[in-house]
Order: sequence, then C-alpha cells, then structure tokens
Amino acid sequence: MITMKDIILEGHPVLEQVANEVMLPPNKEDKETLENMLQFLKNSQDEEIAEKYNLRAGVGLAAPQLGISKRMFAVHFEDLQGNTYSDGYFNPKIISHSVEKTFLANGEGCLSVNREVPGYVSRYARVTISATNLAGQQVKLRLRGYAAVVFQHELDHLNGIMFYDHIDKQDPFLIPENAKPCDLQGDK
Ligand code: K2U
Ligand code: NI
Repeated sequence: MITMKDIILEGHPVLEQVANEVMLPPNKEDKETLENMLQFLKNSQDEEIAEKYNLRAGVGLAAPQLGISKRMFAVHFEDLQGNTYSDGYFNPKIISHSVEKTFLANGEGCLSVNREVPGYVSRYARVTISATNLAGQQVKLRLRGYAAVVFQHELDHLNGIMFYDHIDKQDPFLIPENAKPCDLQGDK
C-alpha cells in the first residue's frame, strides 16, 4: 500500500528529470505500480483510510513522485460536470491543445510540496491527450476545465516540471495572457 512516506519531495532529482517511456505492453511490475497509485488516490479520498494512514488527499499521482522515473500517472476525481476520471495512463502525450489558457482561481498544490505556493498556474484550457490506459486500451481524451488542469499537472511531473515553475515570479497573481479562471469555465 502506498503511503506518504513513499512520496518524494521537491528537490529530489527524480522530480526534475524527464521520465522514461514505459515498454508496452506493460510488465507485471509497472502495471501493479500504476494500480497501486490509483488505489492510493482512492484511499486518500476515503476519510477513514486517509485518517488511519495519515494520507494527504490527491486527485493525481505521477510515478516520478514515487522516485520511479517512468511516464505513467493515475488520476481519480470528478469534474464540475460530474464526469468521473479514474484510471492509470502509460506514456500519455498531449497531441493538441487550445490557444486559450486557464488557471485554478485558488492556485495549485502538490503531494510532493509540503508548503503553500500561492499564485496562478497557467494551463491550456483544452487538451487532447493520447495514452494507453490500465486496461491496455489506446485512448484519446479530450479534456477541458478542471480535468485539463489535473492531467497537465500530472504530465508536467513526467517532464520534471513543478506547478510553481509556471507562476510569475514578479507577480504571482498576474492573470496569465489569454486565460480565464477554470472554475468559471468548468461549466462549459
Ligand atoms: O500531482 C500531485 O501532486 C497531485 C496533486 C494534483 C493537482 C494539484 C492541483 C491541481 C490539480 C491537480 C494533488 O491532487 S494536490 C491536492 C488536491 C487534492 C484535491 C483537489 C485538488 C488538489
Ligand atoms: Ni504534483
């Protein structure tokens, strides 16, 4: 079972590396790791289990956050339209994206960052992502709003990028160019 002690923190070199492609079809070890990552997210959102094992709630987890430099992450959340995203993805890739940007009005956090880092994190408002899911299917996901933000946050981890790398150093609350807050757009 993955717990917080397994999650490495900012400054660890693996979080700053570009992770390696996963050989497909995934071997038993990679599949089990990704399944355990998805289970961690479910546990972290279950009040009793989270309390018992002192888990921080998470909606996404990327393998580099476990010190595993492989291109895979899991997500578990519901978006503002009530769509549920709960799966693991191997070798995810943004194949197209909007010009428009978005950002979470309350900023972002990270399970690998045990501090508040205030500020707007600029993201693409809409992204199309191709990946292989836990069932081994080649999938193409068209995402917008909160879902687009979560997937981009996790994809960044596969490229050694932390959410605060996107925050304007001079003015953290500068509205990113051509961007609208996600919480408003979530209903589109
Ligand atoms: O990758 C991670 O560290 C997991 C992040 C993902 C994330 C953070 C901010 C915005 C989008 C995705 C954790 O889920 S941060 C904790 C959290 C928990 C519930 C809702 C939002 C953020
Ligand atoms: Ni993170």
